Amino acid sequence: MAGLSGKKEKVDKAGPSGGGGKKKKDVKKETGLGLSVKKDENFGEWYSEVCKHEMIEYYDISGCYILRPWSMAIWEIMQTFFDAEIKKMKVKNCYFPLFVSPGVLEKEKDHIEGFAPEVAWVTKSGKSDLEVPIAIRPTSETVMYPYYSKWIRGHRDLPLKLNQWCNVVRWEFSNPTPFIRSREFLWQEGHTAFATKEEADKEVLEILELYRRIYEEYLAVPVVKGMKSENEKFAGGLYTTSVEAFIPNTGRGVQGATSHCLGQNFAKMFEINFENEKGETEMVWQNSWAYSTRTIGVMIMTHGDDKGLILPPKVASVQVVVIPVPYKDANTQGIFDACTATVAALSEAGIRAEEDLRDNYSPGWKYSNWEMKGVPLRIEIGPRDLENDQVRTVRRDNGVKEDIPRGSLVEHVKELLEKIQANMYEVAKQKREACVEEIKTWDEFIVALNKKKLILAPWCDEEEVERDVKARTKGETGAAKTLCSPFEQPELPEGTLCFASGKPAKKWTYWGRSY
Ligand code: 87F
Repeated sequence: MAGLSGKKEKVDKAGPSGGGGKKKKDVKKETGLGLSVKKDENFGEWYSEVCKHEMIEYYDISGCYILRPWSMAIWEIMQTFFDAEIKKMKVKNCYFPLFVSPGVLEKEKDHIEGFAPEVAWVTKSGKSDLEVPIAIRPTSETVMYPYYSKWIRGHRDLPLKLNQWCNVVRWEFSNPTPFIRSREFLWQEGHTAFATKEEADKEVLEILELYRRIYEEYLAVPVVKGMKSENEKFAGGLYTTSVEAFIPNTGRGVQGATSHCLGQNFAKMFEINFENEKGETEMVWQNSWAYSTRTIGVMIMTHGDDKGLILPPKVASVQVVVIPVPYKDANTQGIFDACTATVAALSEAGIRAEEDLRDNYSPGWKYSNWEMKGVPLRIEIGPRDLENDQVRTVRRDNGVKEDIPRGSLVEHVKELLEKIQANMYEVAKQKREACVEEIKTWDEFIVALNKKKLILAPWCDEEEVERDVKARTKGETGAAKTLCSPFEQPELPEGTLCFASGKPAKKWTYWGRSY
C-alpha cells in the first residue's frame, strides 16, 4: 500500500501530475500530490485545498485558522513595506489592550449597533462569573479615543498619528473562508488626529495609495481606488475610501482595504478637543485606516491555478527553489555541489533561494510539490547542465523553460523574477478587464450580474436606490451592492440616467456581489 507519504518509489509510477489511469482524486489520496478539483470546476473546494498547502491549517473552532510560516512570511513582507512607509509619514506604532470595557463600547452605541452581534465577550474567569463582562476588540476606536482625549490638549499636540499591528475578533456567522472572512484576523489599524480637515483629507489618499501599492506592486493584484457609497461607508465616519479587487471565478468584488475620514464625529463623542493658536477650543479631525490578512486570500484567489498556488516573487518567502536532477551513473555529488553553489550565489545577491536536496523524493515529486506551494521560479541542475556549465529555469507563472549560463545566473534570475512579477499583474489585470461590463439599464444589469460581471453603471447616488437594488437582487448567492465609485471616472454624458431609478445619473459606480 502506498500510504499517504508520497515517497519516491510509488509516486514515480503515477508521475508527478497524477494520471496513470486512476482518477485524480484517488491519486491524490495515495500520494498527497496534485489538487483533486480544478479552479473553474469547484472554486470553493479548490481554494480550500490550495490554502491547505501550506498556508493555513484548519482549527477546531469554526472560523479560526492557523497561519503557517508559508503565509506568515507573506504577511511579514507586506508589513515591512507598509511599516517603513507610514514611519516616513511620521506615524508611530503603539499597542493598546485587547479588552474593551462595556462603558466605552456603549458610548459608541449608535455606530456599532449593527455590529453588536459580532462582539465577543469574556464573561468568566475560571468557574466564577466576572462582575462586569469584558469585550474583545473588534476594532479599537473605543479603546483608543478616550486616551486621545487625554493626550491632546493644544495645537502643539497635533497631529497625533498612531498605528498598531494586532489581532481583532469579530464573531461572524456567515460562512467563514480562510483569510477572507475569519473570526480572528491580523491587521494594522491606523488612527490619526489633525487640527484641520485638509490635513485629514490628504492623509486618507496617501494611505489609500499605499494600499494600492500593496495589492498591485507586491501581490500583483489589480485594484480600483474609489469612494464607498453612503450605505457602504463606515457609519461612524464622514466618508470611506477603499481599494476594491474582483475575483473573476466567482464574480465577486472584495474590499481590499479601507481608509476613512472620520470627520469630527468621534471627537464629539469622546471630547477630543484642542486649544488653537488663538486660544479657542476646537474639535480634532480624525482618520482611521486598515488592511488585514484578507490581502493574502485575495492574492491566492487571483493567481492560483490547477497546479496550486502561484506566489508573486515580491512576497514569496522562497523565490527560487533549486532541485538536483541526478541520473543513475551521473556525478551526483557534482550536481549537489552545483545546487549549493547556485543557492549561495543567489542568496549573496539578495534573492530568496533554497535547495531541495532531500533524497527520499524524486525530482518529479519535488517539482509538483514546489509548484503546489507556488514558488515563482524553479532551477533544475542535471548532468547535462553540469557539463555545459548552465542551469535550467522553469517559470511557475507560464511554465516557460530556459537554459542559462551559470556565468550570468544572478542577472538572469533577477530579470526573470521581475518579468514574472510584471506578467502576473498583467494577466490578472486582463482577466479582470474581461469581466468589466458597462451597462445602462436595469435589464442589462441583471443579465451582467448573472454572467458574474463587474458592473460599471451610471447611478443617481441615492441611498434609497441602493437599498432597493439590494432588495431586488436578494437570492441564494447574496444581493448586489455598490463596490465603489472609482476616482477615475469615465465621461458621463449629459442626460445619462440612473440604471436603477431612471433619475439623472451623478456618477459611474461599480456594482456586484461581494465577499
Ligand atoms: C464589528 C464589531 C464591532 C467593523 C465591527 O475600518 C464594531 C465594528 O466598528 C466596527 N466591524 N467596524 C468598522 C471598523 C471601522 C474602522 N476601524 C479602524 C476601519 C479601519 C480601522
